[in-house]
Amino acid sequence: MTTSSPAAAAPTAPASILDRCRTLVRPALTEAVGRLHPWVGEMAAYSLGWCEVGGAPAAASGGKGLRQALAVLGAEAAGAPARAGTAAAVAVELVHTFSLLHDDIMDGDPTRRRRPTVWKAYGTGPAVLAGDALFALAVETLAAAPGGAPGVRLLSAALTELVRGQADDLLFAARPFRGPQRVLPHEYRAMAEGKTGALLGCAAALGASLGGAPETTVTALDRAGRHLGVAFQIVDDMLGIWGDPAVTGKPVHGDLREGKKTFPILAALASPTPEARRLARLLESRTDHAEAAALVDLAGGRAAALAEARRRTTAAEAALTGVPLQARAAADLRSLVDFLARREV
Ligand code: GRG
Repeated sequence: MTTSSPAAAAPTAPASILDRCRTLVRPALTEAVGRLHPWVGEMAAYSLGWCEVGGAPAAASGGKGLRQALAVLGAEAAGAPARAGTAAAVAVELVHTFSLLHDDIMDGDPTRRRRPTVWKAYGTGPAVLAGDALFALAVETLAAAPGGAPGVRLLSAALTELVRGQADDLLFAARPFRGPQRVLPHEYRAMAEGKTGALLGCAAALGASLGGAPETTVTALDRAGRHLGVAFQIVDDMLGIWGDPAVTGKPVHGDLREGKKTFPILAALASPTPEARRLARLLESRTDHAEAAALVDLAGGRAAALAEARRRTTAAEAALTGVPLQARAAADLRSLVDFLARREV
């Protein structure tokens, strides 16, 4: 094992890194989902992009597989056995799938990854149950892994934060765009760290923890994943305003239409400019979304979001230096961090 440095190994293409990790994890994920009740298992497989409604095989998108990749690479970087990385990857991917499934119900979203959401395809009650099953399966997988107890503690702490972040996000929806009750950027940061950062931090650290890596290494990986998570969420917010719907699969100006308190909007509203005042009026009336998007940019919201995302990716990369990590895996982690902060999907 060597101490990582940016020059230690040439970067691999991020898509190849994600592919390699997905391929590594798929057999264990398939085995775990296969243990579910058949009906519930079908909904789980549908949400993972593996089948159609009714169970016929499908080759739909199961998502980028970011969390499972972080788990595999975190374990490899810490020199943990491959089975530790795989168990961690299965657990975090199941939790991610579960959280998306329940999030779609809470938000009433009809589509995800260009297909009907599970609640739209199977009904709300069954979808709640499928989410519960995925959650239970994640905990069971982790508890059964060698060295699982500290891993279960790590995951439980992340889940608690996930719930806190989601609760804040839901509460933000009822708050105004201006005045003393408005959502402030620091409140957003805490929400994003809970809603998105906690699971990415846990993903990066979990395999290392299961493999018995030193606490300093586990903490460094967790910190890197958390910073990446906030950057990732901010980029997600930017895509929600300026992303190309043909590429992202998200409706055009969806976040503006829904009045979401995303980072670019909050940063724009915090600027003492006439554009920010006009933006607040437009957001309240939910009328001209194209003009609102332009005003977020003019009031500095896009620049502020980019700067915050860059700060977070720099912090994520910094967290990876200073602890001894296997060079190849650390380079792959860096490559992913960089890619995800610039992604278009
Ligand atoms: C943990 C008990 C417990 C409850 C969960 C529903 C909920 C509470 C939390 C929702 C958290 C959530 C949906 C966060 C959004 C994070 C995010 C940016 C998701 C999109 O991730 P991608 O782009 O998705 O990695 P793909 O489709 O690529 O997998």
